Amino acid sequence: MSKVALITGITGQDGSYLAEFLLEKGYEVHGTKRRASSFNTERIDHIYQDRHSDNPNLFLHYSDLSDTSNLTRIIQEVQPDEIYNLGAMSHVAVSFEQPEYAADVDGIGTLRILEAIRLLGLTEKTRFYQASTSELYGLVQEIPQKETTPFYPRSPYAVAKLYAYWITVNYREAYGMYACNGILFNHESPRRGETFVTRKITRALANIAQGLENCLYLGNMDALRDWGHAKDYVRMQWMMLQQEQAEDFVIATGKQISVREFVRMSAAELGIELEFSGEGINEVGRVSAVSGDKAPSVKVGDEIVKVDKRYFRPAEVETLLGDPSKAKAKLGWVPEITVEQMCSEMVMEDLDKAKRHALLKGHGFDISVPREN
Ligand code: NDP
Ligand code: GDR
Repeated sequence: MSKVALITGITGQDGSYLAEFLLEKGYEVHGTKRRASSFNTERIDHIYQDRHSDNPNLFLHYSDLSDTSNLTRIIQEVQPDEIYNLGAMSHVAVSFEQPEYAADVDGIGTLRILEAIRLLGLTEKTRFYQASTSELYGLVQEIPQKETTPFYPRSPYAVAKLYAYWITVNYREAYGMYACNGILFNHESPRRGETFVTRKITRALANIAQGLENCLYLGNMDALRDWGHAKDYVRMQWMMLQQEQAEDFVIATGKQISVREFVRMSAAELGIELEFSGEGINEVGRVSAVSGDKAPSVKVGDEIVKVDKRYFRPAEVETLLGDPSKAKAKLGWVPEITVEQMCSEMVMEDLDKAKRHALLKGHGFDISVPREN
């Protein structure tokens, strides 16, 4: 009998990689998706199976973390061995604009699942993984951050995730459930949402290289992050549910770089060298050299990176650096993909897309590049 997993947020970056990973391991995978007015399954279309095919092992269910009865019914029907709660309003900046929604979905949504497991009598059977976050550390109290570092959340998103973290611990202690938190530091990939900073950078620079955009506008370029690759991190999510006892783990690379450094690294992948000058909102990234043939539309002297104050947050998390020693010692987990390799993969995939758009544009098709991010 194959194991049964339920993934909330299967249409997101992590959900799509985790679904691939579990299918390869022979799981029957169920995922929740939101009803939308247009298709929203782009990241999982390549693993989609027609229900009429022989022995399908991937199933999608309409759901929303704000809907208790819907979640309870799905869990009752699916009877999962493992639940991965990856669904969330996951954008920190947007959570300042939708704080109540973030609290409901990211905080109470977690409680809804835990209560469903309990009320359906599945506490012995169903193991639960909660997508906790380095944003819990916020205004950091210790460098690097580990499992014992005190939390100090700095956004409605992080405050909601703080509730989710503790309710997961509480259900483990109160009801003996196998429930655990992965405190994951930032992880990215070519499937990263276009409005998170790494993908915004790789996509915009690839578009600029191909003449589809003129300038990349950013907020706080001094922010420091510990960036890993989503593929490494979903492997760890699964490992955390295969232990004898449920425990919480920090998942990180143990290295940090600034947003500005990530811009420089991405530009270099395109043969563009950048020089930064000016301070605060007047900072500018100017092209000082161009080599190779990846950026035919870029010239020395072009100002292709600028600051726009609307991308600054009301309260910022300036620095995050994780200590993954516990994951290494207890689970033998170490990240396999470096930030440089990840950046290169993201830039190359975005460059391919930009080239296709540029080709279409060259043939007279009207290609618009959405920039509201
Ligand atoms: P994404 O934003 O790519 O994916 C989020 C998923 O949640 C999507 O499938 C989205 O659906 C779904 N979702 C959004 N709102 C709801 C809702 N109301 N009800 C049900 N589902 C909803 O995030 P990631 O894959 O990057 O992250 C996965 C999880 O890990 C999230 O909980 C995130 O907060 C957390 N996390 C992420 C880190 C990272 O660096 N990536 C680090 C630490 C934690 P749709 O596709 O329809 O929008
Ligand atoms: P973060 O990721 O807030 O860490 O949350 P994001 O990529 O949005 O920001 C990282 C840092 O870059 C700075 N920044 C900008 N960010 C965005 N999005 N757009 C900009 O233009 C820009 N300019 C500078 C930010 O201020 C910030 O300091 C991500 C999400 O995946 C969360 O769900 C997850 O919990 C955490 O990572 C760990």
